[in-house]
Amino acid sequence: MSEIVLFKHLIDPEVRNIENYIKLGGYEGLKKAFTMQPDDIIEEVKRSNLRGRGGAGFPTGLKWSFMPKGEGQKYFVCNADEGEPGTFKDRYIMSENPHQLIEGMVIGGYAMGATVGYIYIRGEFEFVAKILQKAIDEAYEKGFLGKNILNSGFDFDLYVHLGAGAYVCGEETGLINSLEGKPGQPRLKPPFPAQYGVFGKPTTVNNVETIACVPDIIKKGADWFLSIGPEKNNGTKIYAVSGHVNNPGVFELPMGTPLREIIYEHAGGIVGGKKLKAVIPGGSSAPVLGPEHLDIPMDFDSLKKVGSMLGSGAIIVMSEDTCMVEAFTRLAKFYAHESCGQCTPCREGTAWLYKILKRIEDREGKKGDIDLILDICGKIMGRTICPLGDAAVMCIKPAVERFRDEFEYHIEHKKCMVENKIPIF
Ligand code: L3W
Repeated sequence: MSEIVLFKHLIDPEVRNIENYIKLGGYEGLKKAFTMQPDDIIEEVKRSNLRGRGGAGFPTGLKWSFMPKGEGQKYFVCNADEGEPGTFKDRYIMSENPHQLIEGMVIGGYAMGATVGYIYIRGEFEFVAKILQKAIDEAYEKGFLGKNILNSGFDFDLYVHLGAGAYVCGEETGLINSLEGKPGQPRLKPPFPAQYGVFGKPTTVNNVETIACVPDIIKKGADWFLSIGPEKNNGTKIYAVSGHVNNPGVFELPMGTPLREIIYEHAGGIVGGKKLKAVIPGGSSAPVLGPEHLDIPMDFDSLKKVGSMLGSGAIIVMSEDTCMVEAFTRLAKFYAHESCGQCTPCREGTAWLYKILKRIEDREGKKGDIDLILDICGKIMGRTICPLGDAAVMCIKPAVERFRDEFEYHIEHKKCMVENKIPIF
């Protein structure tokens, strides 16, 4: 078995209890952090090459270094809004190993001088929020949260905040607005949250998986983290595999594990021994790949080289029995539904894309529809406040281009090319 950093419940199924977490070396990273200067912690995280696990892969230490120094209220926010189709990794960290996230939050708070933390968790995860709250209560009792933590002189309070089921609140500034009680509509950047975040104060927003890597990086040192995974793509990664596989689930593996190994070894191969038709490698927003990409290392830089992205590390596997028109019409519906509506190209464009795809799926497509889809995609990309519109384009455009013959077949023959299709979503 490869190195376990995050899924410590595979070592002790009861690690969600604080005593068990401590027995496995939990909160030692925090104790060590208090022997270090805050800036040295940020340097250590920088040196580890830890990159954001929520989608963008932005260097975590660099993001932390953007926070202003000195006095004044600052906030550290955990993005637990996990809403990208195919993405179901953070919920396992929070429900099975919540103290690792809590410990990472306190270390990050100390390093950046933030005395208040929020875990913004999607509304549908109410049961996970309860587990988190229990763990937070335990941490307060043991003196790992609250005033003068472990006699360090550092105070940190941590709150769980439930969202209300909007995907766009996973975008950091939409999340911040929602946390403030406003509609979850993203803000223009700059100013970045490090300058103007929650209640106008300097704020850092990081994904759950990112923050949960921090305790072990501090405890074992950046060199240990650098020893896992390819250069500049270090650490382990939780891959969430879904779709037409025999053993769907979440797998913590070294970053850069080849796609073939993840699908055929860990996820048990394709259902019914069918051929692989397509795979979305990083949550629905990552451009779709084909069987020729099976040997690609699943890391940020390798996927970028082939025009896709690691995103959240959610792998959606589609067998030869998938109707691409049906699959991507379903995803288009998702983006149209989740658009917050403030930018015209996204609001109108995503709804229009869905309308055209739906009529193609319903055998009512018109000649010229495919070019119209591609034209609309070009009019959304790069023209919106947040990446939701871009994400819809990155999902739909490569699929229409790669499987153009299937879309054309639907329009021309008024039927599906795939016999006995198996739905994917
Ligand atoms: C200060 C600067 N801060 C950048 C910060 C910025 C943010 C981070 C990355 O989108 C992607 C998106 C989705 N001063 C800064 C600075 N920052 N320059 O760095 O920023 P950015 O703009 O590269 O990305 P983003 O807006 O955070 C995230 C993709 O992720 N995605 C998302 C999936 C959804 C989930 C989920 O449900 N869990 O992950 C999937 O592919 O499309 O491209 O913090 O403030 N000069």
